[in-house]
Formats: sequence, structure tokens, C-alpha cells
Amino acid sequence: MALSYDSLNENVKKCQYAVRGELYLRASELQKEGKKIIFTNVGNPHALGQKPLTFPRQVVALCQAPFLLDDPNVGMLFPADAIARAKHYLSLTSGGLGAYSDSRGLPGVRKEVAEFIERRDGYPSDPELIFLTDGASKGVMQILNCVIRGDGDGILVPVPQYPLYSATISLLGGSLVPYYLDESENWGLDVDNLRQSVAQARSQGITVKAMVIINPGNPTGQCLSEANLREILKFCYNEKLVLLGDEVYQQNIYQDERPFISSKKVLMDMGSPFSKEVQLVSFHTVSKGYWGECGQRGGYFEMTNIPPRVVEEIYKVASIALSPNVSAQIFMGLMVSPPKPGDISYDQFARESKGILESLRRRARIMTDGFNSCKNVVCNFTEGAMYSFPQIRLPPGAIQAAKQAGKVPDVFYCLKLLEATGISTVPGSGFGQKEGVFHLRTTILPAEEEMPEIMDSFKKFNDEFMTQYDNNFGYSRM
Ligand code: DCS
Repeated sequence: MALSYDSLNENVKKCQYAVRGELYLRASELQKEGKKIIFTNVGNPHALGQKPLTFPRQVVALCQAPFLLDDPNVGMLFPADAIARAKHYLSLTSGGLGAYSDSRGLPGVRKEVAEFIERRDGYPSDPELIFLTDGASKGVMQILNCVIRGDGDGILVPVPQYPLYSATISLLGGSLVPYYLDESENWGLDVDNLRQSVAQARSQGITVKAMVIINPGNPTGQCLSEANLREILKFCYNEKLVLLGDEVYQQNIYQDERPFISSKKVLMDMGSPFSKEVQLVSFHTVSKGYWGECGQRGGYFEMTNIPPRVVEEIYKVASIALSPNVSAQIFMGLMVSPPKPGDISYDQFARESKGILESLRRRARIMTDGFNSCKNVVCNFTEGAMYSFPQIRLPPGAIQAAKQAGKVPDVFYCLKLLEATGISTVPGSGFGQKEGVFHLRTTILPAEEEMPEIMDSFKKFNDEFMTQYDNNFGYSRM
């Protein structure tokens, strides 16, 4: 049978991914027509002007062009520690960057990841339980693929969530079991609410198998407290759920009250029986943090308390794709073992990374304050990650107008915003939100010097929009 829309896998048709959805497509069209578009729909820092960190690019450049290492002038172009690191990584490969690696990644890099986790958490980590992946996305897909047997298997997913989860669950034919984050509690996670979600799913005959947390949150930007993580892990223990800890934003923290704390550390701190029994898979990436190397596609996952036979099966499935990107594995190695104090490149590396993080911290503040100064907009502070997720309280007139235009209300608002200002955002409905409440997501990534102008242009649009549709009663709200 020929491939036609009708004969497509139904799961492919059902699958939705709003980050590159209707708004993105319209923005791309407008860009082709010559309009200036500010792409704040994707957490893609380099696309918005962030410069790559120098040291990792030097190392990978040398690995990509090993003949430079034989050039007598190499020391004039590259610092000695970059040259040494390039030789180190090349020695870990079996034939340089052009050769496949083991399907779990290079053993030497997995060891560096394990050492990083040990330093971060204060507990041992086993390189045999770490798999390198092409970005965190591929890792999440590999694990969900192993978990989901069919629509009788449910995965607890936060709402709002990053649509990698909803899309992959649809693609694999599983069931998404939503649990709602509490916007009025800075997007906190209430365990009673989790219990209700599980009970409801079970009453529909669904076997709940895993729970996803995104910490720091996307799109919601909250950092989970240690107490909250402990409750979650206890819940997973009682309910026998695998916890999938998406920790890709662990370096992106913009306040001091709630530093990042990994699920693995909290689990190990809890001691037996939890530390010996709760199953955990944690994900990380080179796309985020102050690296923002999204295009390199590097990531890893670490498994805790997963039985060896299951690890073997996950390895078998990873083997079908032969090998994760080898240059991305080297980026991951560099991310987990950056230059140390005393190294030639340390000062520059520290200056560059600190500069990026401090600017992101200021941008998080400018955006939250900017949104909160707008009519009918309320926004929690971005404690971490890369996004601002303001609630837009739409007047009934706007909801009516959206209906007439055949659009979901927040899509209608975001399209109008795009047409008026060139700011390309993602409507809250792409991440899930409570019925009758509307949001949009924007990244905090535009260049700091452009931020005031962007926020002014947003405010002007929003306040005009609200005046246009305002009839002074019955706003959508929490
Ligand atoms: N997990 C979360 C929570 C993410 O936000 C992303 C990317 C990923 C995993 C996957 O990243 P990599 O595959 O690149 O490692 N975030 C997308 C987003 O919301 N905007 O940009 C990309």
C-alpha cells in the first residue's frame, strides 16, 4: 500500500508539538515576507545571538580536524590545555569523530559523567548505568519506548508540560495521565493532586507506570524544593512508579533561595528502603545551561535501581541506532569536566559562563516585571530554566472573537501579537493548562539590550488588545 495520509500510523497523526506549531509556521512565513521576527518560541540560545563558550569549541575543533594537532603552529592558535584535552578525547575514541562509538557512548566520557554526578551529589555513580544520547530528547524517547506497552500504560506528566512528553506518549500509543501544577503556589506540585490523578487513571483501567518531573520547570520556570522532591520520591515508592527526572535546566537557576538539587541526591539522602528501591532515570543535555549547544545534540541519562536485565534491553534498543553523535559526546564530556582553577583556559571559561548566567538572571527579572506591568497579565518569577509563562486574562470579547476566527483563544492572542510585533511565542494550550485559563510561553533569551524594547512593544500590543476587547466583566482567570 502506498503511503498516504489515510494509511499513516494513527499515532503519528495524533501527535502534536506546539513549540514548532501554527505560531512558528506563521512566523516563518512572515519572516519570508521580510518582517523582523523575534523567535522566542524555542529555547535555542545561539539562535538569539549567544556566543559559544570558547574552550569547548577549541577542543572539538581540534578533534574534528586532528591534522591541526600535527601542525607546528597549532600552539599559536590553540591554548595548551585545549590541545591536551583534544588529544585526550581522541584517545577515548576508536578512530576519531568519524567512527561509531559504543551505542551507550564512549566509556571514557561515561566515566567523566559518572564522576560529575558523584561530585554534584556526593554519592557513587556507575558509568555502566549512564547512556549518552543525541540530546535529552532521544533519551526520553528511548526510555518511554521501553516503558509503554500500549494505551493501558499511563505516564504521569505535569500540566503545563514540555510537549516532548505528550508527543512521545501519543507516538508510542500510551496514555498521558495529567497532574496539575498550582499556579497560585508558584507552580508547586501538590502530592494530594498526584494521588487523585493516579486514582482516576486506575479507575479507568490504566496501569500508571512512570512519573515525569521537569526540574527546573518548562514552561513554568519553578525550582522544586528538597521537601517537595522527597514527597515525590516517597509517592513513587508507594505507588511503584519509575521517576523520570528531566533535569536539563540544572545550571539555569536565577535565585538563591532554591538552588537546584538533583532527584538522585534527594533519593540517596532518604536512605533505605527508598534509595535501594525507587527507580529513577535522570536526563541532562548540552543544549541548555550556559552552554546552549542545542545544535550539537548531546545528552545523557543515568539509571538508578533499574534491574540489569532491563538495562540490557535498553542497550539492545540503543544499539539499533548504532551510536550517538561522537562530537556531541565530547561536548558532554567537556560540560561535565570544564576547565579547573589553575588551567590556562579557566579564567576565560569562568568569565564567559558567569557572564551568560548573570545576564540570564537579569533577563528573567526584566521579563517577569515587564509582564506584570501589563494590563490583565500575571506572571510568576522565572526561578530557573529559560522561559516566562504569563497568564493572560482574556476579556470575553476576545474569547468571542477567537471563536469567530475558529481559533483557540490563546492561539488567537499569540497570532495577533506576532502580526503586531514580530514576537513569536507559543500559546499556553500547547503545554496544557486548566480549562478556561490562558497563557503564553516566551523564552528569556533575546539579547539583554533588546529586552526593554521587546517588553515595551509587548506592553503596547497587550494594552491595546485589552482595550479593544474589554467590556469590563467576566475575565478568564484562575
Ligand atoms: N527536556 C526539556 C524540559 C526541554 O525543555 C528540552 C528542550 C528537552 C528536554 C530536550 O532538549 P535536547 O534534546 O536539546 O537535549 N526544550 C525545547 C523547548 O521547549 N524549547 O527549545 C527546545
